[in-house]
Amino acid sequence: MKIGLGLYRRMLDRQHYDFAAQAGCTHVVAHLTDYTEGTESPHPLEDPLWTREGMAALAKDVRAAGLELAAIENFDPRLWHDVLIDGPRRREQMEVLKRIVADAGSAGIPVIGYNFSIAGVVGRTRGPFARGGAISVGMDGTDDTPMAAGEVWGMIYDPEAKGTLPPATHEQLWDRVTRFLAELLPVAEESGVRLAAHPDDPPMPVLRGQPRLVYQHWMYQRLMDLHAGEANAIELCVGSLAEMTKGDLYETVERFASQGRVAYVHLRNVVGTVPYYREVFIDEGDVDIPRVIDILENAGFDGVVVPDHTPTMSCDAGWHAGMAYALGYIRGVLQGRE
Ligand SMILES: [Mn+2]
Repeated sequence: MKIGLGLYRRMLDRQHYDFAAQAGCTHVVAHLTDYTEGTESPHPLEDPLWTREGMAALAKDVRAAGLELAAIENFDPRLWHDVLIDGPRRREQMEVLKRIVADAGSAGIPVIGYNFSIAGVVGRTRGPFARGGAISVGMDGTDDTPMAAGEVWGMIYDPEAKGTLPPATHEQLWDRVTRFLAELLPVAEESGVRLAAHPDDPPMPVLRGQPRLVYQHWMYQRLMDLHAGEANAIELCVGSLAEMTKGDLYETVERFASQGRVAYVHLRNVVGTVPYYREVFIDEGDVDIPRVIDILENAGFDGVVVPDHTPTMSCDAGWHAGMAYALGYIRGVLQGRE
């Protein structure tokens, strides 16, 4: 397997590429959007980064630092909110997604990670949950706060919208993802791009009144069974799988790696399951990380592993220190196998 680093939009620069290379990475996974309140990036339809030229320039910049761009992670919520909620602009937004997938392919980007989620990554708390009181995230019970109309993924895309978003059912959500894949996978296949599904984070059946898609291990198989082609792939988040209440993590990793379905891996550790868990350092917690790496290697997985998130360490560069720690650990495990 290969080691990569996930970089948020604001980190897509030479300094962060050099940091990744110095920590032993050969690959980068890029987020083209910052969606956290207060750091929102420009609207993706007015943002050169989301064009073919922008993506090709990004891949070239990454290569200039001696790395490869392995994947783009997530569509900007403003690009596909009506695909997720089956709203009136669904058809038009699907056309934009097709254009982006085709552009990514011609820019030489082999994977786009996506998370088919209405509420997104919500309902988590922050605190000194990891070793030595390092700040990380966790969950302390569910979040039933209704979503506002005009909101997906914790991002307001329509400030004029009034009222709340009506709750959907699980069957409606599966119908939406089925149509999404049926329309987008042919373009992906033609463009040489794999669409890689992230499981729910946190993996709750319902959050903020909205259903979730892949919140138990077997639901990943249901998603893979929708289409046999290799473009229908998995962004295997080991941490999210470990937070689920049912299923054997090691069997699941083995199953999808040997099916050749894993496009890339998020590798992190955790204590507990939903709705009460804590994210911790890669070498503490419930997951036997060397065993996961063994399983992936033995199944012939040749893709990229990124640390996902890590606790923030107590120093002036807490994010960098956390990532360097996780990357050094992964590299050590891999070298120990040689
Ligand atoms: Mn993840």
